[in-house]
Amino acid sequence: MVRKAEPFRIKMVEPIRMISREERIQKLKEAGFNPFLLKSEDVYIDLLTDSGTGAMSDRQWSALMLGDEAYAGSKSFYKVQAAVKDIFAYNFVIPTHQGRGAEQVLFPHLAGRKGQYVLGNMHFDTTMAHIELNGMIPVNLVIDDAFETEKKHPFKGNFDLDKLESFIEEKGVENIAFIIITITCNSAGGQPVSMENIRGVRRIADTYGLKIDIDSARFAENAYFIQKREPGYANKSIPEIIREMYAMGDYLTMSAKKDAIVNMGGLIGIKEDEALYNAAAASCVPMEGFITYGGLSGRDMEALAVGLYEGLDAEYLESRIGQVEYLGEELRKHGIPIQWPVGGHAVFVDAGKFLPHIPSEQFPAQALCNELYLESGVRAVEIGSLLLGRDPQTGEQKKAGVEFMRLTIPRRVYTDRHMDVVVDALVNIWQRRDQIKGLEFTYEPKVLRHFLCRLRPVA
Ligand code: P70
Repeated sequence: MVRKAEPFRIKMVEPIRMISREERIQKLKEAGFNPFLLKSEDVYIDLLTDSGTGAMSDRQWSALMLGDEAYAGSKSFYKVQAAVKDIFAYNFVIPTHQGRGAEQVLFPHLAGRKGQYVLGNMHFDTTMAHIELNGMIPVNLVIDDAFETEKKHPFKGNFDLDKLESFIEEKGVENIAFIIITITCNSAGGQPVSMENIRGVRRIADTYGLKIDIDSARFAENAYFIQKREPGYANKSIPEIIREMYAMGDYLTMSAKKDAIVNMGGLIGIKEDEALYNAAAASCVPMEGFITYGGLSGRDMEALAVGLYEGLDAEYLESRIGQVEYLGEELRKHGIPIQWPVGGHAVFVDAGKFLPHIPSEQFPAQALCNELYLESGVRAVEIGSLLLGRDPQTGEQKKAGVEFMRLTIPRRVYTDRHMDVVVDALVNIWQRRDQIKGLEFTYEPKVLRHFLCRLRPVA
């Protein structure tokens, strides 16, 4: 085997430190057993999210100096616009402060009547929240194999096309607002969606006259998996694959904090619907700011215009996805249950299997996150029933298909040795897993509760 190294060298470093176990116990208690409420300085290795946590390149840092801070008509905006047109071939571009800004501006214009359904493979948290805030109902139609964490499937983010079509038939097309394809599918484990599946969704959308929004946070990672795993794509370049994926969508909403490797930013792209663009542009002004900055400073847009291309680099993607796979395979070697094959941006540990004695309503994945922090100062995040929340109509706790603890790897930030620390910590916890306790709320906010809730271990 010939080993490859990261396609970069490190020019600037940020010291990190681990506080003592006693301090970690104290800090976690103060944070209400919710790692979101920990101070970053009390975290040793931060795997909470890959969102906005990537390391910018020397080119991005130097591009910052070119930022045109004009309120209207900034040069930096036109660079972003040109990049989006080039990469995705969408005609209209609106920058936003981050992904949820794009959802906030666009979704009201895609909504028809209240109570309409929005059909997705699996909606992520803020996306689901914006659908619900607009009076619509999010529906997840991912394939059943997505929930079989040990079953090999190259594209666990795929839509179940039969379910999609039957749902439309059963509810009537007049009750469907639009379709969202999330690439890669975050909630299913950063799992990719195949080109064939995207094509299938397009075919169904065309049959019923429905539009498709591509939730694009990890669009380049999805393209990488298509190149590596889908027959017929090995010799196509990442940009070619991206063009082909986006030819099948109508709009894109993007959190640029992931694959575009910026610390802040988002985008709306609209392929050709000028009337929709005009409506969204009019909403952008009161919500995000004027249409040539949308909540970003000129320098942010400069970094974004560069980052959009850096995220497509084949060598970079191989190293990036390779690191995530390395962590996942090391955990598997020790028998730790994970979503497999490993997806794009994170290793998703199956906490339901890790802690079978904790019921979903006591949030086993959150309990595992807390134990991991106590063990090693590593911060992970729950992607399970806590994140899913309650049915807004009935108030009933929803039950996640799988209770995941996500070990989310920031881009170009940590080395494989940091991954080894995570492996050692989880292996230690695995030995004493039956001693870990579930959690209950002491404070539960109504919307997106996982960010701000407070908990305590059950007696
Ligand atoms: C994440 C973050 C954000 C996201 C996403 C998809 C597919 C839209 C957005 C919204 C959110 C998060 C979760 C847990 C901890 C920290 C942060 N995903 N669509 O890490 O984008 O955040 O820019 O508004 O994944 O997965 P934005």
